[in-house]
Order: sequence, then structure tokens, then C-alpha cells
Amino acid sequence: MTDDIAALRELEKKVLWLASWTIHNANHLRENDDGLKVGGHQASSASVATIMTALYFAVLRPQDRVAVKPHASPIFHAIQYLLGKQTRERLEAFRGYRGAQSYPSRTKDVDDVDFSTGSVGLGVAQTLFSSLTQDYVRAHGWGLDRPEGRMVALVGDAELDEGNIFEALLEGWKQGLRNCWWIADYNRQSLDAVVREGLWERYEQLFKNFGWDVVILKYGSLQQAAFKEPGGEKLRQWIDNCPNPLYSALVFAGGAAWRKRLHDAIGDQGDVGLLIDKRSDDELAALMNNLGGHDLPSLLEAFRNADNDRPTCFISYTVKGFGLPLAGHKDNHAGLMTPAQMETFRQAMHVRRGHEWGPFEGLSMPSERLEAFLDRVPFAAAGARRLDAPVIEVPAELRSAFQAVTSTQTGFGALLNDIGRTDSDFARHIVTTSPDVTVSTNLGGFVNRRGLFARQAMADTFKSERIPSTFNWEFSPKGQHIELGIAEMNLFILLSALGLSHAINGERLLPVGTLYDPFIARGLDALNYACYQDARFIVVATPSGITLAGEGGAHQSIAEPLIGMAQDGLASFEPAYVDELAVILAWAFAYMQKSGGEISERNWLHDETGGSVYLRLSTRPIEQIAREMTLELRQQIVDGAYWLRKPGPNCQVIVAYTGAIAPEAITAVGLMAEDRRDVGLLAVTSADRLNAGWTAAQRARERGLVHARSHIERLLADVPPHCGIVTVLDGHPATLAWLGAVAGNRVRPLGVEHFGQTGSLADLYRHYGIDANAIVAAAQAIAPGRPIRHLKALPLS
Ligand SMILES: Cc1ncc(C[n+]2csc(CCOP(=O)(O)OP(=O)(O)O)c2C)c(N)n1
Ligand SMILES: [Mg+2]
Repeated sequence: MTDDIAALRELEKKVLWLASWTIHNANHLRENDDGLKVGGHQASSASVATIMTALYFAVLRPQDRVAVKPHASPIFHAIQYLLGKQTRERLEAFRGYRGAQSYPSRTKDVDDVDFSTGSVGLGVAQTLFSSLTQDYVRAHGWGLDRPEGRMVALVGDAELDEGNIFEALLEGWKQGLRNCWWIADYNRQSLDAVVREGLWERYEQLFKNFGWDVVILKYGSLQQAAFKEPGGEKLRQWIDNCPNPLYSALVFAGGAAWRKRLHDAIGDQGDVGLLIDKRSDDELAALMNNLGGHDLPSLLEAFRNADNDRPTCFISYTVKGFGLPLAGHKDNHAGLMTPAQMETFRQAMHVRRGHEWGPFEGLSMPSERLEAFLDRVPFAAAGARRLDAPVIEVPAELRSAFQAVTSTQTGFGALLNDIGRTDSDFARHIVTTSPDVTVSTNLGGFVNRRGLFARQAMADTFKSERIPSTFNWEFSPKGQHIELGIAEMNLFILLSALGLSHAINGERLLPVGTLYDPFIARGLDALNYACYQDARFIVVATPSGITLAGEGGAHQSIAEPLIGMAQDGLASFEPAYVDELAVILAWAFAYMQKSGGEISERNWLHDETGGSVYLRLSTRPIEQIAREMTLELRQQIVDGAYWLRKPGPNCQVIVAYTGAIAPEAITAVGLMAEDRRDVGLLAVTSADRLNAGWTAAQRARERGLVHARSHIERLLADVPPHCGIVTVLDGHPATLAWLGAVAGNRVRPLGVEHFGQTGSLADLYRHYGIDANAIVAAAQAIAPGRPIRHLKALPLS
């Protein structure tokens, strides 16, 4: 920890100036350009200027990792600018194309953002799970040559309204969380509102209940000194009792207003009148604004005292807009300083016009001294913060013995179980996790073999009591499964943390998480967040669709295939057969480790840059196809589709299906064979990759790459234009409806559009119109010809 308070005070001013100027400048430019003001959160930034100055220039060490509250992005970029990690050009383009990002972004910013933030609450929980990940990595004997880092979140106070933070808190308690600091910017303002009185006391109790230390940073050193003066105790009592909105309003109103209010309230109570009167208006305002979160000595002392591995929450009192004319005003969230206010601020900061970007402009300390200080800043001492880890070799083929009739979920369990049997580097780096559905998603076999993770070993009581059980539930530091409570948000944030281990810990993990398909929606924002920051993992969602029959509508997923297509950074697959799954899984373990290469039209499938993978699986046992897995078939499965029955040259109709509905598609094609010529059957293993390839090829051609052809275009190349396509899946029909647009064929998309219900498979497939009969009826409607003999009249349901 560096303790040159004078230098830190100078940098605090500079950081506040640069952040405010960045926002002002960007708005000013944009306003001239298109008349739009774009906001920028000057007040939210100012609120944490002191805390972040203390952290980045004095407290943080190279091994620490930080999630900065979204609206402090300008402060973060200003700090990086002073440390030489951010360019003036990008600051000038703040919120513009390729400029510094409005919210810190690991993937879009260039200044070493540790964790992206933006959707409030997620970055906070990410630090907790990153700390668990660090413990996991070290417990497995990896990365021990590096010092243990601390995961730090700078949290907006209203951010604490987000439930996912408390879900994470509970999980942290269960897992024995260490090395985690959450620093709440307690400015008592959110976007619309002023925070309710006494909330900090609830937080204090809450955090303590979960085993955290709580440090309340309420009074700055000026206030602490004043409390020792005669009458000081009265002042302290007044501050303690002052309602949040009134305090904010007085901060905004300034010194004279403080004087009047304090005199009216306590001025006649002995010495306190003198305490007030011996200060000028400015001095009085400085005293009353001197809350803990704006006082470098108090902050440094608090951080120093917490230099242990205990999880610690700092409730740090601040003023939103501190140091700016917007300070304390309840409307200040998106408020911008006017040009006139900015001009006054510039003069107060002694910044010459035209020298606004000067790193040391207007400061009284000689720049050599500040430069020397910055050169010694511990945070930046170890150079680039982003680490990497070598690729772990993945077997070219994954094998398992499958039953002749089986489901993809069973196949998944068998494949992982067989990986778990081996002692390869590959098997050792897999880490599985599941929100209370480990066994019901078929991870049980793998977990039996590899054990559950806990920093302290815990025996399986059933085993030690010799009570027979299918599962061996032993916890140890070497275990490879992290058991989670039911919260799906936690699953995805943990996957996000595990999936960044190569970059954060320099040790690669291969995370696999399982959950029921419909509950992806519960954790969806966290999934999006994980993908946005380029974490790498496999999510296996099973069971899925109305195929879950007896479980009913609450457990049956409909929209998830569309989520799989639309979610960037996530390659989605829905295989029907376990041999397809084996191919996809082997590919996925390699794909998730890829990196490098710019994302471009040529690699829109991210095949060079890699990403995460979503497998939508099913509990429905279906008859498997005995076949040889050729190289060509393997490639087509990964590219998204292959002909299970190639259409002939006179083909009138094609059935394209995805997933567990395969038997219905096969049956339908059989029923039509006598009455429609050369019927084709297209197995779609990934609507996502198929669609992405098609879109990319079109764009590439529009840009002059005339020979660009996507996989689906090649597959449909010989299909005559009059041929109809019936698409079918146990999910929303829009997933495959676009197939008709590839070569201009008529399409009739079948799928599930309305909430599911209980019933037998036959009942439900008939009701929702995805059984063989419905497929044939659709074929007859779009591929006219003689009536299809096997088509029974469809019952109305
Ligand atoms: C999940 C989510 N919901 C809503 C928002 C919009 N939003 C951004 S900041 C904010 C309030 C922030 O208040 P606080 O955390 O106290 O930060 P401050 O502005 O006081 O620094 C809201 C509602 C968001 N970014 N993310
Ligand atoms: Mg706030």
C-alpha cells in the first residue's frame, strides 16, 4: 500500500476532472454531430472518485481483480489513462464507435478491464464466484507460484437491490468464501430515488449473518476531528439523525444552507454554535461533505485494517456528484454539467483551455513527482493483467457404449462418466456444476468418480454409516464438481468465473454446467453476461420441450432454441442421437479453448475465435442409428445439418427436423414415400450455426466474396425450387422457419407455440401438431399432388 497522501489527493482531483471532461467532451461532440445528448453519469462517477483513487493508486495489488460499478466507467478509464493503459483518442471517443466504453467491458475496452459490468448486480456476484474459482484452482495444485488475489467489487448502493447478489451471498457462505471485498458506494441515491433510511443497518446485519466483516465508513477525518471539538458530539448526533433526502439536498445547496439549517436545529445547544461559526461557508460545506468515502486517510486506514482473507463489506458513505455542482441533487443521475458549469469547474481545477487532457495539468505538485508516484503504483507493477493458459488436449473422439434405444441425456451422462474414468489432463481440468439438478441431469456418474469440491473434506455420511446409496457424495479439495443451490443465476455467474480462469488465474478449466432447459430463462441475464465477457463453458440443458410430457407446462421449454440462436458467444446444438452428441461434445471442448483472430465475415461461426456451447438435450429414449461416423458426417454435424435421407432430383418435399422429434420425422417421411417423389430428410443438429453460416455467406457475397457459400446453401443446392420444406422441432417453430428463405422454397414450420401441459408424448405431440400425422398434413398442404394415403384426418384438439 502506498501512502503518499499528497500525491493521492492530487490524483483524486485529476481523476475527477478527467472523468467529467471525458463525459462532457463526448457529449459536446455528439451534440454537434447529431443533436443527441448521450448522458454519461458524471454524478455517479464523482461519487467514487476518492474510493477508486485510493484503490487503484494505493491499495490494489497486481493479483487483485476488480468489478467496477457500471457508472464509474469514466473514472476507471481516467485512472487507466493516468497509468498509461488508456489512450486519449479512446477517451475522446467515449461512448462513440470504438471509443472507451460507457460501461467497463473486458471485450470491447483495451485498458485491462478485469470484469465487465453494466447489468447491475452481476459484476458484484462475479467477484464472489471468481474468488471461489481461485480457491478451486489452488486446491487442485495449480497456480501456487502466483500470489493469491483479492476479488473486489465496487458496488452502487441501489445495485444491492438486485436479488442475484443475495443468492450469491448465500452460496459464498456455504462455500467458505475468502478474499473478497465489496465496497458499497453508499450515496443513498439510485436512478429515481433516494435510498430508504437506515438501510445500512439491515445490510450490516445481513452481511454479518453470512459471515462477512462489515466496515462502516461514515465520517471522514475532518468530521472525526470536529467531533472532538467542544460541541462536536452534538454535531455527530445531528448528522446521524439527518434523513437521507435532507442531507443530499443540503449538500446540493452548499455552505450557507448548511449554516442556516445547523443553526436552526442545534445552534443554540452550547458550543456547537461556535463550532459552526468559526468555519467559513466553504469550510462548513467541506466539513459536512467529508463523508468516509471521500476521505483518503479514512479509506486507506480501513483498507489497511482489512488486509486479511476475510470477506469484507465496506459501507462507504459518499455524495453522488461529489465535487461537482450536481452534488447531492436527486435528479443528478443522468444529469450533465452545463457548458457554463463545466467552465467554472475548469477554472477551479486550474486547467488551461486546450490542455484539458494534460495528465498533470493544473495540479500543484511537480509532474516529475507525480510521474514517479505513478511508476511505483503497485496495481500496475506487474504489466499486463490478462493471463493465459495453454490449450488442454481434447481426444479427437469421445466414445461410450450406448444402448440401442437411448436418450441424449443418458448419452451425455455416459460420455462424461467415461471421461471421468480416465486420468488424463483433459479429465482433470473438467469442472462440473449444477443448481441442485446434478443427478436429474445425469451428471451423477461423473460426480461419483471425481467427487465434490470443498476446501475442507466432508465425508458422505451415508457411506460412512454403510447405508447403501447409488451416489458417493464425498467432498474434498480435489473434487471436481461444485454443488450449487437451486439459484440458476448462480450457475451462470459461476460458469462465467470458472470460464475466465485462464485469463484471471492463468490456469484453464473446462467448466460444464447442467440445468433444466426452461430454467435458462431464470439465469438468462447472467448467461448473457458470461458470454459478453467471453467466459468459456458448456451448458447442458436437459430435459427440454414438451417431450418432458408428464412434468407439465411449468417445466416444458419453448423459447430456448431461439435463445440459443440469438445469444452471441454461444454455439447451440440440439442433437437427436448420441453419436451426434459425442461428436459435438468433443468439438465443444476444443472450441471453448480457442482464441485469437478477429471476428469477421469469414469466421462468423467463431471457429477460430471460439466461444461457449449450449447443448439442448432430451430424456426421450429413441432408437439409435447404427452407422459409421465418417469424417464428413462429423463435420456436417458440427456445421449444423446433414441429409439423413438425401432428396432425389424430383423431390417434392423435404422434412427438416431438430432433436428428439426425429422418430416422428422419420415416420412421416416413410408415410409419404409412396405419394411424394424423392422425399428428403434433413437432420438439423444446430439451427444456430446453420443460420449464422448462411447470414455470413450472404454478407460476404454482398461485399464481393462471390464464391462464399454456407453449409445450408450447399445442402440445398440441388433441391428444386418447387420443393416444399416442412420443419419440425420440439420448440418454437421460428427456429427453423428461415430455411425456406435460403433457396426460396415454400416452408411450413411446425413446433410449439403455446404453453405445454401434462399428457403422454402421443397426446402432446398430437395436440401441438408435431407428430408424424401433422408433418404429413403440412407436407400435403405445401407440396400439392395426389392425396397422401396414410394421412388420417387430423383430430382437432
Ligand atoms: C439490471 C439493470 N437494471 C437497470 C439498470 C439501469 N440502471 C443503471 S444505474 C441504476 C441505478 C444505480 O444506482 P446506484 O447503484 O446507487 O449507483 P449510483 O448511480 O448511485 O452510483 C439503474 C436502475 C441497469 N444498468 N441494470
Ligand atoms: Mg447510489
